[in-house]
Amino acid sequence: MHKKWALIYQEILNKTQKKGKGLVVLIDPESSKMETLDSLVPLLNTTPIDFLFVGGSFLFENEIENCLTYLKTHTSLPILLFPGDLNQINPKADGILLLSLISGRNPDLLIGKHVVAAPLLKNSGLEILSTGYMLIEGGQYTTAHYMSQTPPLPREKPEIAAATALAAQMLGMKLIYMDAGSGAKLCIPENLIAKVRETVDLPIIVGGGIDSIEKAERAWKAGADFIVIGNVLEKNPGFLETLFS
Ligand code: 1GP
Repeated sequence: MHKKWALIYQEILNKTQKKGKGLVVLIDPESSKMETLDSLVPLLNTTPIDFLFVGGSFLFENEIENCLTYLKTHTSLPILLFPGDLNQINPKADGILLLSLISGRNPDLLIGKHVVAAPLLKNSGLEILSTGYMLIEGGQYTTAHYMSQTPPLPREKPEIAAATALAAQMLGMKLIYMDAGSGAKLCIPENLIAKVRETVDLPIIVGGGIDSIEKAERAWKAGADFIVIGNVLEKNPGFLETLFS
């Protein structure tokens, strides 16, 4: 079981070193109904996607189980859980983003849930990716803001974002994920991404509201190693093809 550990992280580091345009597709089992997945899966298998994230802020247990079973049957992409809560831990995935919500001051989301999760994760076979997760203001009140009961980090304060990410690196976290929230009106500003990029050495994941090629290119150019695309694919799965055309 331990042989599997650190394989996905090594792939993430390899991609980061090559300065490639990393792409992650987020599948929220609650909103991605089977019809959406049916039209998305052929594109997942023909577009250079690095990973799938699976999870959501508000889910029932069987939704994640069914979604993982479906994805494992239809694609060979590595699947990382992006859990909104403990009931989303599922050994059918390959790994899990062990998120600590470092933009907030909710102790439960900084360490509390992790204490409950740790014994479950120990024997799950999932690769554990310790992730400093930062919610950044995206122009509207999001589900993540409400569910986490923490305000997002101000979008015009790149120096706070950079110091927060640096603290995560010093604490030994392996990834930084900056998220404006699913369907955000405003993506994370380029100057904020760039400031975090120049401050930390960790791989940087950026998501929330990326629904055009221009926005994707801007995030990559500013220093995102991986961008996350979710919401837009529920309406337009073909968007994936246009990203690399
Ligand atoms: C949200 O970063 C992800 O947690 C993806 O956002 O759904 O807006 O693409 P979108």
